[in-house]
Formats: sequence, structure tokens, C-alpha cells
Amino acid sequence: MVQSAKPVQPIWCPGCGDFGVLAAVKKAANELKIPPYQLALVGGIGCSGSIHNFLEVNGIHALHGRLLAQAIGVKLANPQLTVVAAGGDGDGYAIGMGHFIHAFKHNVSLVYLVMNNETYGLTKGQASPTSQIGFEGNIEHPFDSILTSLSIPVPNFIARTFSGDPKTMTAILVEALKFTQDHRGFAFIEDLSPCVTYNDTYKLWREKVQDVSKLDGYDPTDRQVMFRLCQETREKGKIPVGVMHRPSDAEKGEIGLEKALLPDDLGPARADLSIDANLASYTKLIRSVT
Ligand SMILES: Cc1ncc(C[n+]2csc(CCOP(=O)(O)OP(=O)(O)O)c2C)c(N)n1
Ligand code: SF4
Ligand SMILES: [Mg+2]
Repeated sequence: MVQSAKPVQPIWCPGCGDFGVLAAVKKAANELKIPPYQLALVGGIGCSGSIHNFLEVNGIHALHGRLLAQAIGVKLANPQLTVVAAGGDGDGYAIGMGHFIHAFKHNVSLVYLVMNNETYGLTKGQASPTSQIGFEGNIEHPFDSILTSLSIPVPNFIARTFSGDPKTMTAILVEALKFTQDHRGFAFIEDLSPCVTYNDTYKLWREKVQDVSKLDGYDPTDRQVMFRLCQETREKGKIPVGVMHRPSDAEKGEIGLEKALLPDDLGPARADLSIDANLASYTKLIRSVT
């Protein structure tokens, strides 16, 4: 559903980590001076996915697990928009997992922001793909989105942030937004965003987060190094946060899929489809089928 109404007050529980994400989106958009009409926010289904209702921007409430498909459609329809897809860990890593993996490969220039609270918040706290063993009877190992994304050899931007550190989160979001505005491809950020009602992990995550940029050998242009650092950090019982992949200068350039498909920057939303402007093409098309 495309939203045109004025923003409303957040409906989140007081203290929900998603407030930190909302504040970071506002600050980053202000810092980059993105006017509301240039920003499109595609929300998933879940507490997190309602974020677009609380900002005066172009907003779409997508189907559960399908926000990336819709966000990609928005960017390809109008590549001049800055596009952010925002949803939960259930939305992105369960029903939406197929779209998640393919988004790295498609490499369309948009920011995908996953608010990971290790639970299905909206439906009252069931286990999600990132839940720890023992949470609500969960007996499966938690999924790690960063290790997965580092294993896909496409020059995407990859990061993990924590709602308890809004300053760093805003700085990383600014970098990710710029990356997509420069048509450099897909930018993925997983934000650790505690659900204070069903899985309050604030205290635990404060103790566990490890800034990867402080680790010996940190090099976000080298996937192998970052995979090893993240894996070692996990084995020590810590959660790696920070920028995990930032393509090297050699990989720079306008390589987002929208550039390959629409080199003139004009998507169908802004193209002149009038008969006069396209008479030669229409004639050619009709002749080819008659
Ligand atoms: C197709 C479909 N399946 C299931 C649901 C029920 N449902 C609504 S939200 C949700 C999960 C929300 O969890 P998450 O994506 O982690 O978001 P959170 O609420 O934690 O922010 C589910 C399973 C649905 N709305 N649509
Ligand atoms: S249920 Fe959890 S995720 Fe949903 S608004 Fe409340 S604290 Fe946030
Ligand atoms: Mg969730």
C-alpha cells in the first residue's frame, strides 16, 4: 500500500530499539539533505516494518518477506530516488530469505536495514531465525547474516550496528546511503535492535558488542580477513559490529544494476511514454509482430 498520509506517532513499546533506528534514519537523511520526496522507505511486516508511517517520506507497506522485491521495483522504476528497505529478522531471514540472498547478487543500489531483535515482536515473541538456543523453546542454531553476506562475492556494502550506539549507527547509515546514491550497489545493515517486551537484550548486547575496527588486522576491503575476524569474535562469545565490507578503490564505479539496465538514469516512472516521442520505436515494435 503506498502511503500518502502525514506521519503518525510511533506505536512501538517505550524503549524499543527501533526508536534508535528511526532517529538514525532522520539524522542521516538530514545530514545528506535528502528531501522527503526523494526518499522512499519500503517497510516489511512486523513492528520494525511500520517505520515508514512515522516519517514524512514516500512509504510502502510491503507484503511479509517481500519488501526487497518491492524496493528493487521502486529503484528500477525511478533510479533517482534514494531507497531504503526496512524490516525485521523474521521478515528478512525466514519468509524473505530467498529475496535476501538474491539481493546481494542483483546488486541494486538501495539500503536494506534489518532490525534484528532475535524474535517475532509483532506476533508476541516467538522464536525467529536469529533466536538463541533455548529462547521460547528454540532448539535450532541462530543464523548469522553477516557471515552469510560476506560469503557472497559481490562488492556490496555490509555492516552491523547496535541501537544502543546511535552515533555510530547514524555514521554507518550515512555511508551506506551515500554508497547507494553513487550507484555503487546494494548496502546491507543489520541493526541489533532489542525488543524490550519479549526479548530484552539491551544489557547483554551492551556487554557483548565488539567493534571490529578495533581488532588487529581489520581490513573491510578483504572478505577473508573479515570473515575470520567475525568468526573468531563469535567464538569468543562476542557480537561483531561495525563496517564488515567496504569495496576497495579497484571495485569503485557505478555498478548498481540500475545503471546497467537504465544507463540514462531514466526509469519508466520518469520516461516520456507519449506517442510522439516514441513513434519510431512503436512503429518498429508493431512491424516486428505483424
Ligand atoms: C505471509 C504472512 N505470514 C505470516 C504473517 C504473520 N506475521 C506478522 S509479523 C511476523 C513476524 C515479525 O517478525 P519480524 O520480521 O522479526 O519483525 P518484528 O516484529 O520483530 O520487528 C509474522 C510471522 C504475515 N503477516 N504474513
Ligand atoms: S513488541 Fe518488541 S519489537 Fe515490537 S514495538 Fe514492542 S519492544 Fe518493539
Ligand atoms: Mg524481529
